[in-house]
Amino acid sequence: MNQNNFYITTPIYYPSGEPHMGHAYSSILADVFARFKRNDNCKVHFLTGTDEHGLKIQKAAEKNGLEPIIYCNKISKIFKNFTKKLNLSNDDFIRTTEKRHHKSVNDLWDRLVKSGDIYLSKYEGWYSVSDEAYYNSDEIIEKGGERFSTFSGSQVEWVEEESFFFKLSSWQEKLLEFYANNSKFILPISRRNEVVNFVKSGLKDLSVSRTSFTWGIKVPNNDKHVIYVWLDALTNYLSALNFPNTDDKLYKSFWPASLHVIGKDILRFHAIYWPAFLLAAKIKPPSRVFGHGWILSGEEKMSKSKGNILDPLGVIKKYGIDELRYYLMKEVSHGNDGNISLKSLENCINSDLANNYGNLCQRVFSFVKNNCKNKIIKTKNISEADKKLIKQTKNFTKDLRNLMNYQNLNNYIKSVISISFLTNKYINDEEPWKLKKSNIKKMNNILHLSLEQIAKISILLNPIIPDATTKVLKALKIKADLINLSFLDGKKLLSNETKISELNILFKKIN
Ligand code: ME8
Repeated sequence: MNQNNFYITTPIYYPSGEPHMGHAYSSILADVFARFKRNDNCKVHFLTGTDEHGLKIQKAAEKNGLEPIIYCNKISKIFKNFTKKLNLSNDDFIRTTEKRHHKSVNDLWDRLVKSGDIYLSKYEGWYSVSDEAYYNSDEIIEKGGERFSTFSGSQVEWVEEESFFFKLSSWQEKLLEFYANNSKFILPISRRNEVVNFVKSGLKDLSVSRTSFTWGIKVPNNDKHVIYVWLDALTNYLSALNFPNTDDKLYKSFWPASLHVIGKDILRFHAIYWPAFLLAAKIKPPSRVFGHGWILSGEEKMSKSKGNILDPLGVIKKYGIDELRYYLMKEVSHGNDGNISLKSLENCINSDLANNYGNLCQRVFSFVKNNCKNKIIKTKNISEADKKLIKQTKNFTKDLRNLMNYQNLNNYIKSVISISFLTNKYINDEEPWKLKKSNIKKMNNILHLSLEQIAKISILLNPIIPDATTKVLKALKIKADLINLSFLDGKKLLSNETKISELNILFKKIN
């Protein structure tokens, strides 16, 4: 794969209920990385979709009195609409009930059979339908006669059935070697340590087929078994690139995946099972798995089953999509769990969007409109204050690519919002309104630099708040081929003589 190509994925969502804030968070996070890479002139392929097989979905369909496929068609559509509401820039939306995916799963299965990594036996143990996961006895607790996973809190049931197994145990050493050779395969580091310790403590072979229900992809040449939904689901990342056709342009351009963005609850599947399946099938594993934390409400994971939802669509309707995107990206510490509330959402909108970035744009645009007929001419003189602002901005921008390459979005946003703060301060200190009569040239220079700063900040914030920043960049009349990160390498965004158009208010202050 070309260094300049970037393949990024979100997890594919279970269409077992309505999309919630956790889904919104996970998707927006991936979207921000995808948009950033596009702005950095990379060729990006960004994938999301729905994970439609398995007992969990079969049960949800039964509960709704629908055939599984009819039920999936309905809910998958809701998720697809949701991606639009979140303003995701995904290039594809895959459904695991599609033909292209079946073909790909069958091929991966055949490869695992050929490599001798699959054998037939019997599974006896605990299974959580809600997590679609097997748990060891030491991961189970009993409460009121029922049993639950200590890891996720989900209820488990005892399963005894004929099953195909994947020889995961034989991959333990090779996985540890893989983690050692690819020190940034799992980020953040705390999650990497968690995975390495788990693998070191010993891996058991993994049951990869089920016989007690039918909703899934059949094991090739054995209709009695359906393929374990996680082996099925993970393969979506390959299916979307037209695997098994490894000569396909998409596959050649984008495999191995650059980044799987996932929640910490599904880390084991992505950081242990997935590279083990791929290594066994002689396919290169992805470059990075980034495990984010949970969105919490109070102390609990926010999820439909727990009924503690802050409804994303309601929030978007009331506050706006850029506002929700900015809030989730700024306030949640991305490796950790994050508590969210309407109060902190409103504070964040006011402090960063309305009072800082929004105010900066509004005050400069309206000043230029009212005093300069929307036209600014820069002369050569650069003041000490200008030099200082340019230098401070450089200091804040020099590390930005690096921060994003390691998914350190919190520090990225902090740096960019600091530039906006400094620019507001520069305007306060330079007081261009006092120069209207006495020094028009200097006033023009101050405004020109302020507009150049607004352009830079807007490009940097574009992955996070695409709607507002697009409006600003349009009003600045910046040419399309400059709306990227080339200014970090010294390109000027505005010509010396700059004409702008009017800008309407971007963010309303919430009282
Ligand atoms: O796990 N906070 O699907 P899913 C943050 N189908 N993230 C959350 C969250 C919360 N409260 N609740 C869910 C699946 N998520 C599988 C994925 S990939 C081959 C298969 C995140 O719909 C969760 O961590 O249950 C996961 O990353 C994503 O939403 C989809 O969850």
